Amino acid sequence: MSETNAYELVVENLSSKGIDVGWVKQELKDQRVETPSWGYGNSGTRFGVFRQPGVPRDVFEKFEDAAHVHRLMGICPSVAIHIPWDFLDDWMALKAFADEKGVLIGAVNPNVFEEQIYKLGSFGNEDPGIRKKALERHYECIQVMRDTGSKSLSCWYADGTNYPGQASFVARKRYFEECFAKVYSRLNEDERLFIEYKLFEPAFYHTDIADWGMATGFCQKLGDRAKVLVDLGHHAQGVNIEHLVAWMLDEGTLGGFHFNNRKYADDDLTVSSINPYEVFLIYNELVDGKIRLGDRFRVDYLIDQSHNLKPKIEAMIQTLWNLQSAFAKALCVDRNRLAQARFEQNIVDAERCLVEAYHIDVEPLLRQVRTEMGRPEDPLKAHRESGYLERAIATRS
Ligand code: RM4
Ligand code: MN
Ligand code: MN
Repeated sequence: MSETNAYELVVENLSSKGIDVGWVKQELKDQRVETPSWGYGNSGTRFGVFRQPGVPRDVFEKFEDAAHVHRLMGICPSVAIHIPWDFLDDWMALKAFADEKGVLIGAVNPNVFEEQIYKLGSFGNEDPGIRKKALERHYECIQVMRDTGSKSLSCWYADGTNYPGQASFVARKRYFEECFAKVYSRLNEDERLFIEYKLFEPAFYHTDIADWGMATGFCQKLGDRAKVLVDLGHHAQGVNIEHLVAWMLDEGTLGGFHFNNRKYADDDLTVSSINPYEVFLIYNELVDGKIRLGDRFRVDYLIDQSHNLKPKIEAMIQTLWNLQSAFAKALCVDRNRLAQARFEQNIVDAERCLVEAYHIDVEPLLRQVRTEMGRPEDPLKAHRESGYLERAIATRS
């Protein structure tokens, strides 16, 4: 089958369901996903770090790689930073460099978990001096936001305990509330605070913000600019993530995502590599929410993955590609028929609406969209043929 025919078949299929192909393509062109600076550098597990040739040596080179990926994909113009993993005296210099490369500084992530003082926690620490230090790190990050034009402060805490009795849950909860209130009060109208939760790890008995309910509780006490961030790897096995996404969309508390995938715990594997149907179901709720909420819909999409074995740039392209397909498939759901099936309480037909969309081959559609965006049809091939990595290996010794 020729390329044009493959695309026309998708168009025919969608049109026959009354789905506006122009809308689907526009949504795909407007899709935005932020990549993480830490996804471009060397990383590993607690058992060791495996170095790859040509990886960035500093934050500027991470931005260079991110700009290369954006040139190929056209959907990832911003890059999240992690402080002090990314450390600079002059953040405005990074902003100027990013401008020149055609990318933006995205979410700023304060790191309050690696230094020795945070052994027993940051905002949840019993020691007021350590809570103050953690607060200062957040204030420093807010200043970085102002210097770089970033609008979001994305917070995750390693806080928790390892043994029953080690600390008072309630005291720690209150310390968090106090600290969050201080951080929140420093944010401008157009700046947002994301609160990310995680069930376990590095703490093994309890985590201070263990799930989306607790994160929601903190956000609701703070106000409208505080939102929950869902990391796909941060739940107990079997948790229905698409359900909580729909729930938070309806409550207006969903702020964004850290996309990745897992088999066992917080594995940070390539999104869709283990459970692509789940990613599709999450996007299905997002599309549903977007149609329902219109202008009030605002969700930030970020990647939180570090590839220890795959080549970094290839893995990033593959991830973005997987997110494009999950979104495309979700846009192809026949929502009229789904509504009808639900109304008739026809379970089989309702489920089939989702399964059919999931099985559509959206590749011809993605190729068409990429061509219309002036991007290569096959970004992975384009990357491999670009000589970018070879040049990086030669210059970044
Ligand atoms: C956590 C969480 C955070 C990330 C850290 C490094 O598990 O996913 O988002 O910043 O890891
Ligand atoms: Mn995360
Ligand atoms: Mn994580």
